[in-house]
Amino acid sequence: MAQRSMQAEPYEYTFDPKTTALVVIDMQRDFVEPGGFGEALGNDVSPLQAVIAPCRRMLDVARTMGMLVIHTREGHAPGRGKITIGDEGPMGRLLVRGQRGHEIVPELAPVAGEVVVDKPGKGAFFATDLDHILRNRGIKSLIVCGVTTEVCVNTTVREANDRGYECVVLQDCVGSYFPQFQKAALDMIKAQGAIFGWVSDSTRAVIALRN
Ligand code: TIU
Repeated sequence: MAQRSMQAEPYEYTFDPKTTALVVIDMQRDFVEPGGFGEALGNDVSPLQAVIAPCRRMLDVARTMGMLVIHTREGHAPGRGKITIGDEGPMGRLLVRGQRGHEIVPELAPVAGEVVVDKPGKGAFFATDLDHILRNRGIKSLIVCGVTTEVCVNTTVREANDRGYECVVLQDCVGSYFPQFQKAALDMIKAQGAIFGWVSDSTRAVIALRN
């Protein structure tokens, strides 16, 4: 497969779909749906619900093209001691593995052959097999979607950049409870000549992948 180019900021992002993975970060009920961890913290979950449809569009394209798809889930052992994690909610114990709230939202549920990475922290590389999985498959570039933009998405992009992966973050496929953090987190990634990575959107990503 040939090198593709995607319109992006601060400049065009080049990648080969054969060595690129779609990474969908923590699109879990606990962050996205009413009654979960995010809402228990007092947040409005609607900006996160808005990213489900564009994430689905990216999953459909990646699946059609046979690209590697990685889903991540944040989850903790019960009783980890953080405020509200492990507390009882309408979808079970908040952000605890095995509980209903820990599941990926049904619209974006993994299909056979896709990788699900369970992570204990914010970044998807810390204390997980993700780096080995990507290197074993020759992956060099990551198209990043998911929530939240300034927390798990940002941390993962920084970790990936330090490990030599080139990341593009799709702005309509990532969400934050805080509009000011959404903007700042994306600005920080693309500042200083793509210091951590590139920023684009699902429309430009689909054009690049389908061409
Ligand atoms: N997945 C992720 O971003 N975890 C968080 O705890 N995010 C918040 O914004 N709280």
